[in-house]
Amino acid sequence: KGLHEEMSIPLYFGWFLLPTIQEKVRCTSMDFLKTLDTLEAFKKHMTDFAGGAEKEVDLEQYFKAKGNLHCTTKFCDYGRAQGAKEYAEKPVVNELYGSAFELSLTALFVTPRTVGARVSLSEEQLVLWPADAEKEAEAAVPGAASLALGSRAHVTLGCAEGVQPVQTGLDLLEILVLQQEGQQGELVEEMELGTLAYYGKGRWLLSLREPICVPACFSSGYR
Ligand code: ACK
Repeated sequence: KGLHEEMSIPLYFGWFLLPTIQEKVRCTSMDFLKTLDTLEAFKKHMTDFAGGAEKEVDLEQYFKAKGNLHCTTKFCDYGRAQGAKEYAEKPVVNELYGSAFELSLTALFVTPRTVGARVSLSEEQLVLWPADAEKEAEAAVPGAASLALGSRAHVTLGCAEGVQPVQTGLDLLEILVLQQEGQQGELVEEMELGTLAYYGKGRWLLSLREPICVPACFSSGYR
């Protein structure tokens, strides 16, 4: 396959948060981590984050930021990923390429691997969502295939040392599978931003009282 042919399909398509908004979302995320770190309930489960060791964890240091804030629709791997070419050629993808959207962030979540924001997609945003995004995760997250379309939509806010950002969506799916099985999580605290629940194994979900609406441009990333 020629270089040009491979380069014309991006690493991924997605909604990219506008720069000024990125700053705000990062601040909100940092504030949340700072607050979580001080909660007695979090300290009680701290060993989840320290590989079982009884040591203090500074969440703000624990997670490393991963480039531009975005919500991936389709990971294409420059055309190597399954369905990449078909997605890149979809009329709706080309029609909406470069248009402005407003994403709704409805929850923040933290696990020993990742920190992220859940994105609740509208009907008009779901037209850009690949039909098999949740099914593709089934091997990594049993039960994911039966979740609603768009369940995997997220913004990666940070990853622990050595963790790849693809993990963030899988961590979100894991929590949503537990919810679908009827687990509401252990209600921990009413915080200013919303309700904090613990789902075991270091999984924390803050359901936001008011969704955070962020302007974002549908486009593609090459690295
Ligand atoms: O944080 P993310 O959604 O996780 O944004 C990045 C983006 O593509 C560029 O790397 C996501 N990503 C990486 N590998 C995959 C994959 N196999 N399936 C779905 N998304 C992926 C990553």
